[in-house]
Amino acid sequence: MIALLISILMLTPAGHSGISIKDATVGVAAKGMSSAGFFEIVNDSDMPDTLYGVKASFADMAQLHESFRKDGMVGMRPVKFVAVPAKSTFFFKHGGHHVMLMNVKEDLKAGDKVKLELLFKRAGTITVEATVKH
Ligand SMILES: [Cu+2]
Repeated sequence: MIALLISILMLTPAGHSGISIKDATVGVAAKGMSSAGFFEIVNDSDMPDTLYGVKASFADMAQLHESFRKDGMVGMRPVKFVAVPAKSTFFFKHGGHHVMLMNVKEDLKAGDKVKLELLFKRAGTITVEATVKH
C-alpha cells in the first residue's frame, strides 16, 4: 500500500501537466556566438498553458523570440509569452518562434546535449535535453 502510494506520488509531476516537449534542438555555435533553440510543445490537457520564460545555463542570455516579415525585411523580436491552447501543438521552428541564446559559454558541437528550462504558468518548469545540430 505504501509502495503504491509512493509510486503514484512519483508519477504525478510528469503526467499531470499534460505538457510535453518533443524534438528539442539547438544550433551549432562557437563560444561567444549566438544560437537558437527549437522544439514542439504538445499540450495534451484540456487546459491552455502559457510559456513565459526560458533559462539556459550555457548561454549569457536566453529569450523567447519570434521572427517576422515587414516591408520585405526579415527580423526577430522578443516575445513575453507564448499561449498553448488545450489539445494543441505549438512549434518553435526555423523562421518562426525560437529560443534566442546569446553569447554561448562553450562551443556547441553537433551531437552535444544541452539543457533548456522552459517556464510554464500551469505546468511549472520543464527541463528538456536538446541535441546540438547543424
Ligand atoms: Cu532571435
